[in-house]
Amino acid sequence: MKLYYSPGACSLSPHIVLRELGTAFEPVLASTKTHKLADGTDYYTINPKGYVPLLELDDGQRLSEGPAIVQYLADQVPAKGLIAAAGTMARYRQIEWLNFISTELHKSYSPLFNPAMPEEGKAVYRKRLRGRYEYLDQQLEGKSFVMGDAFSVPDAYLFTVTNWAKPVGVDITDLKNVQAFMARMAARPGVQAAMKAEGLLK
Ligand SMILES: N[C@@H](CCC(=O)N[C@@H](CS)C(=O)NCC(=O)O)C(=O)O
Repeated sequence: MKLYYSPGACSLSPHIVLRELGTAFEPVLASTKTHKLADGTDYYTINPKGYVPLLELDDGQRLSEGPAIVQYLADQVPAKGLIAAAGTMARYRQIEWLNFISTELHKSYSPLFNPAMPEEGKAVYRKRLRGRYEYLDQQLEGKSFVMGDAFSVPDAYLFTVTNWAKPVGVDITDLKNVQAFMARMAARPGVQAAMKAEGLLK
């Protein structure tokens, strides 16, 4: 398998999942700025959407969209317990979290990385994100991970996007449950391995 990624981008989420699962894969750098691979290949010829992450399976099929990719990966190694069985209420809860992280968090960060977005617009998204994180902080009360005691795929995604808060000026330093979650995640060997491989940690 190949994972097309860009350092610190949302592709870190499936990258963490791959490391946590111990699945063999080849990371392929795809710049989100130039949309080129290291060898000069136009990334649009691989993923017409132009964005990461993209998973290429051994049979050549390509799967895009982070929430779909992490579910696919975790379903391949059910013994690791990173995703609940299809059809169970726990699975729908994980999908509920993945969708919340994708639409309410991830895509509220995107305008904050966009140089064309005026400062007044950015302030709207910072405020929106702050509100979502206040909700999240309440949800994490008494829990180690979003589903409770056990790490599962939405946690990898949540950790990935929440790492962007400081660089884009979303102040969530006072949200103790969110901060404890981030510290808990940062201590995981799978997370550290993915971050080291992306050059985000020494
Ligand atoms: N809906 C996609 C969004 C992916 C996305 O926003 N990727 C960003 C990095 S976090 C990207 O590659 N941006 C560059 C571009 O859109 O050209 C998903 O959830 O996987």
